[in-house]
Amino acid sequence: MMPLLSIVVPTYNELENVPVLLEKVKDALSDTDFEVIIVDDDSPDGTAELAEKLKKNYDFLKVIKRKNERDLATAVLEGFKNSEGKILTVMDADLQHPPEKIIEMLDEIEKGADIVVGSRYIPGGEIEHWSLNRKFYSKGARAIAHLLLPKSRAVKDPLSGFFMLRRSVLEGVELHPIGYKILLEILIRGNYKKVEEVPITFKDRERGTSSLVFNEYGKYTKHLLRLSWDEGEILRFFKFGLVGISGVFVNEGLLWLFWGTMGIYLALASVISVELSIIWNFMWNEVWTFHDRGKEGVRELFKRMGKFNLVSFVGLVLNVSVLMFLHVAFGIYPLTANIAGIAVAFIWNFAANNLWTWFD
Ligand SMILES: Nc1nc2c(ncn2[C@@H]2O[C@H](COP(=O)(O)OP(=O)(O)O)[C@@H](O)[C@H]2O)c(=O)[nH]1
Ligand SMILES: [Mg+2]
Repeated sequence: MMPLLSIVVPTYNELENVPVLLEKVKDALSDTDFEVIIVDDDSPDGTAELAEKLKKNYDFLKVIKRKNERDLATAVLEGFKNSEGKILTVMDADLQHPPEKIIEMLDEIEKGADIVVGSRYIPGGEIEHWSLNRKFYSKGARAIAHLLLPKSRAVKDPLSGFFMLRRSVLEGVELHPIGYKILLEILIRGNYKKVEEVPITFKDRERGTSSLVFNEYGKYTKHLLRLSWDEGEILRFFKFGLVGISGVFVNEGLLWLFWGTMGIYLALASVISVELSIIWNFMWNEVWTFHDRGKEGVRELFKRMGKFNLVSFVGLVLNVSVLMFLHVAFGIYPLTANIAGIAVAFIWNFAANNLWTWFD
C-alpha cells in the first residue's frame, strides 16, 4: 500500500542522530501512514550503512546512498524521486527540527494548504542559542531573498529546511536548486495557491557537527541570482539603474534651463531640477520598471509618489554622508568618494522602493 506521507531526510555524517530521529518520528506519527527516505551522500562516518541495518527494525524506512554528489538540495530531489506519498516533507536529521510538528503541518495541508513551512520567524517560533552574529546573517539572507524574489515574500521563513508540500506542487515543474535552500526553489517555481507557516523552535544541535561550510554562502548567492534572473528581477534592477541614469541627464538639462538660461537663483533652480527629475524617475519606474506592481487608482499613485520622494531624500542624505565620511575620515578625493556614495544610495533606493513603494 502507498503511504500518505513521505519524509525525506538528507544526511551527511549523522551516525548518532539517525537512530534517535527514527524513534522520534515513529512516536510522533503512530497513527499516520508514512515512509522515511534517508538520502546520504556517502558519509565517511557510515551513516548510510547504519541506516541500511536499521531497515529491519523500521519497515517504513528507505535508504538511498549517492556516491559522487555532495549537495543537500539535490539530495532532497533524489528523495522526492524515490518517494511514493501524496504529501512530501523535508526535515534535517540532526533533530533541530521537531518531529512533533509534522502532525500540525499535516493538519494545515488537510485544511487546504499546498505548502506548509516550519517557521522560525512567526510568533511562537524561535531559535535556541544563536549568537547575534548568526541571527544577523540569517535575517540578512532572508531580506535579500525577499528583495530579489517577490514570491518568497508570502513566507516569513523562506529559508527554512523543514517543510511539507502536496506532490501536485511539483507536477510539471523543473527544479534546479543548488546548495541548502530547496524550499526557496519550490516557492519560486512550484505550482501552488496557499502557503501556511507553523511556528517551530529551531533547537541546538546535540550530536554531530554542522556540515555548513563557508562555501554555502557562495552557493546561496549563485542560487539566488539564478532564480531572480529567471524571475526577471535582475532585469528590473538594470531597468531601475537606467531610469536613474536618465534622471541625471534630466536634472542637468533642467538646471541648465532654469539657472543657465532663465537666470533663476542657483539653489532654487537646483531644488526645482532635483524634484522634477525625481518625478521623471518615478514616472518611468511606474510605467516600466515596476509596471506589474502597485495598486490601481489615483490616490494610490500619489501615495507611491510620496514614498518615492521620501526614499529619494534619504538616498540623497546617504549619498552626501558617505561622500563626506570617506573624504573627512580617510582623505579620499571627493569625486572618488562620491562614487561610493552613489552606489550606497542606489542600493538603498532600489531596495526601499522595491520593498516599500511598490510592495504588494
Ligand atoms: N545528503 C546530504 N545531506 C546533507 C549535506 N549537507 C548537509 N546535509 C544534511 O542536511 C541537514 C542540515 O545540515 P546541517 O549541517 O545541520 O546544517 P545547519 O543546521 O544549517 O547547520 C542535516 O540533516 C545534514 O546531515 C549534503 O551535502 N548531502
Ligand atoms: Mg543542522
